[in-house]
Amino acid sequence: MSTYAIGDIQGCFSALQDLLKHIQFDQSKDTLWFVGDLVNRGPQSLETVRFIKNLGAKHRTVLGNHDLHLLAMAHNAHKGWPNDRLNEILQAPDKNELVEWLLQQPLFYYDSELNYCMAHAGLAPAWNLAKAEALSKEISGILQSNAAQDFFNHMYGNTPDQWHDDLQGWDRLRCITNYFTRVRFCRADGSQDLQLKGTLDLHPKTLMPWYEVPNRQNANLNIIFGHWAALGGITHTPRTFALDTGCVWGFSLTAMRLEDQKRFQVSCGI
Ligand SMILES: [Mn+2]
Repeated sequence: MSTYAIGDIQGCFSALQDLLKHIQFDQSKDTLWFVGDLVNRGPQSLETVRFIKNLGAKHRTVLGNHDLHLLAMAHNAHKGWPNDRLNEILQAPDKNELVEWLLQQPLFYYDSELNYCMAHAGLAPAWNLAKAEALSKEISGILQSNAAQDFFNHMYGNTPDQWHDDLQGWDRLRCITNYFTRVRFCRADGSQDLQLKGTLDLHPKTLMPWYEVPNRQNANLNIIFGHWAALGGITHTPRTFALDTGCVWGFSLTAMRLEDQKRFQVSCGI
């Protein structure tokens, strides 16, 4: 009986199947955690979502920015980017069921028995566990309500870049969503720089990964995240577990067994 957390799949369904063979996944005993970005850019987003949905109680999934983008397109709130590969899902006969299922998945998940939590990109440095749980519930409440359409209409954008407890309205919801699903670099005050990607050696000295911000209120948590392929799965910060190893870019797909933190990888060579 093991629990494996798996990095960003982005429609690379055959790599996922290779990885599950490699870890000898047994659906009757094991549980899979997915860090989000199940879809887009890779060739088989539809198969990937169907497969994970069918795992039922044997999976835990948090939404990533690409999953939210798919949901926005499904709500006619975005026309899509030129390099999107989401049409197969959007035209699938079971599209509505898949969209409904995705809307049920949270932005943050915490398992008190295993003592791990998971978000696609990260957490705002100011959030402790209770705050992160409450804010994730706040977004889920919107996604599962009549306000979902309006949420997606207002979701895109990089501001406000700093969390404050008194943020209101769409600014508040956008800021929460950006920290959970898009954050990489922050300034020392915890505000996000959402422009910058890439490796750590190229970043300006005023910026640091969100998990290196001083006095981070969630530094006591074991945090699993994806989204940042340039990290190559390495953080050098205790209790942070980066799992995006760039499968869709031809690198590898990673699983970490939570019980002993052993990592398993399959190559995604193109
Ligand atoms: Mn992402």
